[in-house]
Amino acid sequence: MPALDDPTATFQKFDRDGDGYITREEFTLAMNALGEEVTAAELDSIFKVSDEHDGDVDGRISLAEFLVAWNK
Ligand SMILES: [Ca+2]
Ligand SMILES: [Ca+2]
Repeated sequence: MPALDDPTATFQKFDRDGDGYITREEFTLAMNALGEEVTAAELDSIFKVSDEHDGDVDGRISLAEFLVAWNK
């Protein structure tokens, strides 16, 4: 992850449609915008680890899940 100061602001940038969740598509677009390539396997592992933190495992990353992943 890039070392940015404000994870909440970063989350809001990743969440393009502003619905409060980052989808795999949004995550990929955001990383590409940062000049990072993300493979399907990387997405799988990021979403598997992050998505389980709030127990919903809905295939999307909420702000709370994002903050946990960020602070690892
Ligand atoms: Ca979204
Ligand atoms: Ca989730």
